[in-house]
Amino acid sequence: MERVNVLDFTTGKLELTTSVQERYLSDLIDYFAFKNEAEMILREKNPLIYKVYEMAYSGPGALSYAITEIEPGKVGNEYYFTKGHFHSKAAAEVYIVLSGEGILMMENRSGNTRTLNMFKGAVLYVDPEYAHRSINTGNEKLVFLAVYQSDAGHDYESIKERGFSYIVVDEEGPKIVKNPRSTKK
Ligand code: M6P
Ligand code: ZN
Repeated sequence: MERVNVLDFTTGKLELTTSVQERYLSDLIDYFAFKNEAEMILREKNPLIYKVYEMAYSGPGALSYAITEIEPGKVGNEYYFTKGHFHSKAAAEVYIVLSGEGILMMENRSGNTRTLNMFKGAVLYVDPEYAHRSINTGNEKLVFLAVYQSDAGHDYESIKERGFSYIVVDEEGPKIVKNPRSTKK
């Protein structure tokens, strides 16, 4: 018998991983809408924003999967999020939310935006042509499993350059508003 990978539903931990990535505020300075606020925080500390536990497979037709854990928190009034990326080739992705609350922000290259609520048990389909960012709007960690084509590729540059058109801020609760840093009209 081969060893089976096990997901702990309570902690979101995977027993077997091929990589674990940690993203700190300093890694995301070009992504948050309120850069001055981010720089102010960075003068005192460099908080962990999210962690990705990946199990990657390679070869023709391979799929990979990852658990992402986004910490609760804000920069200014913008909630913590993942960088967000387009896939380098047309490839869809499926998310299953294990715990927490958030919003999945998706935007295609023409600027069409779609949003989906993230909550325990939500099963979400990410369209191939849409950049996707997960945003933790709750007080707990937002934890989800993602399954994607191994050769999908992560294009972060477009997001870094122009930003998503919309961001999610805390205005007595989560609110989707225009991104003041978006370079798109
Ligand atoms: C999900 C998947 C991964 C991705 C991770 C973090 O687990 O979409 O491919 O790496 O979220 O998102 P990002 O790469 O945008 O930081
Ligand atoms: Zn992806």
